[in-house]
Amino acid sequence: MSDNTFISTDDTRTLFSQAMSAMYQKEVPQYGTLLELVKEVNTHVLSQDGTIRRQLGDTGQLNRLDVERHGAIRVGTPLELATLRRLFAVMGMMPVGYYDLTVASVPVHSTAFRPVEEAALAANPFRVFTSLLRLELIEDDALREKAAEILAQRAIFTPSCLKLIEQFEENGGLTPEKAQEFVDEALFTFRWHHEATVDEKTYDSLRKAHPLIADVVCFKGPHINHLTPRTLDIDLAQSRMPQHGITAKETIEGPPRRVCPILLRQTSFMALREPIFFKNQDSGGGTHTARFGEIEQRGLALTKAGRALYDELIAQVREMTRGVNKDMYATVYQDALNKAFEQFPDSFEILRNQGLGFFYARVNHDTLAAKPAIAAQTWDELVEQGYIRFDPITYEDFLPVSAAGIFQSNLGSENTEKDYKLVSNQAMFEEALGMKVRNEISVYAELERNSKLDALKILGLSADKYLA
Ligand code: OOG
Ligand code: NI
Repeated sequence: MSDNTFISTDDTRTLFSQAMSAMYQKEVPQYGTLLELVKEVNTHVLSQDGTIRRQLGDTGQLNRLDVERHGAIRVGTPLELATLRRLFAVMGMMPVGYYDLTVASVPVHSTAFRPVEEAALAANPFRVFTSLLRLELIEDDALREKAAEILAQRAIFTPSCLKLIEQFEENGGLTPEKAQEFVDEALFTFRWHHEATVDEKTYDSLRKAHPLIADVVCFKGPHINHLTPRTLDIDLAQSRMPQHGITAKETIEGPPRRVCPILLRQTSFMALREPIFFKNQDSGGGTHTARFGEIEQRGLALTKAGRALYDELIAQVREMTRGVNKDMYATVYQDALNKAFEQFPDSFEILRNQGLGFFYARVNHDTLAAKPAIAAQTWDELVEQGYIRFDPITYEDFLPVSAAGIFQSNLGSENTEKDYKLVSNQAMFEEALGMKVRNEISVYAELERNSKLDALKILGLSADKYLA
């Protein structure tokens, strides 16, 4: 079979994210409402702001506006995680980053499956935040063993899905027909099942250990727990949620509103309380809170130095808001956030000059046309003489403190302030996954470097000389 009979992994990812979106809108109608709100806000921003409209057009993002989404799932065993790795590979999604959520009292560690190449990101950046439950954090031996036993009995992938993954691995691709079949089969894994696989007593005891443990262990599969469209103005979207009958989380996670957006800002609507049925129980049932909707606004990817500054300022905000009572919290938090981030430069040029962010280098064709004989001898001279211009590289990953905030606001009302003693364990996660995760900073560094190489090639200059 020759290569060109295969569909691209980007196209399979797009088919999958569209199918997932349609399924989730059916399962959680409020998510459909959220999508409408986002569309309304994005249309408004584009009509008001010619600069954004031009910038999105120039960087090919206008048609990627409505596909910009992420989702999240939580699984229970190493085998489930390793198989997901293979499933996501069919869609060109690789594990990037390691997130330890135990520091935030959530007994999971996670990665994001996502595309990594510039062209793949431009085609469709859809990513799935994927968490593995850390059963070893259940203190009660009997309960831990019971949870493991329940998980060992379930099969979260359909036989056809597994077969198609194998076909992809053996042949190096799937035909368009097979890809469609794969998407249909893969969707089964992410569906909601309102029948729990356990009786009420087991559900309750797991839930008492941690609501998240019950969410992972008690169902047939790792239901998608939220999807996240991209908004061009998250503050506006947040403020309009009540008008659409949506109850928003109190604060927006991440950096404050800025002229030059950095990293990731996100907010969600509260998880729904949904009816579930227990095993061996004919009448009645219970409720389960897990599924919600979220919106995000992304900005510049930060270098190691930029990220260190961000983390330091977020820590300052945490100090400034420690112990503030609930009624005052949102206001005090907002003020503290704005105050702390006065220390973070808010101009792309300064951010670039101080080495705080990653940028794509592009040839400035106007300069090249005006001064075709290039006298510049170094990269810096090329920049100074205007041959190179820069576009911010968008942050495609997640933020552990923000993720913890999203988790916490959606776990229900129980007290989940657990003090987990176990330290983060990336090696253990990678062993379960069956490979190492890529470090996100190195992914951005590579994108930046590749863009410089491309620019030099266009200018007919040697990389050895200019990037030495
Ligand atoms: C994942 C929460 C993390 C985000 O946007 O930070 C996340 C979860 O609740 O399973 O999706
Ligand atoms: Ni999310």
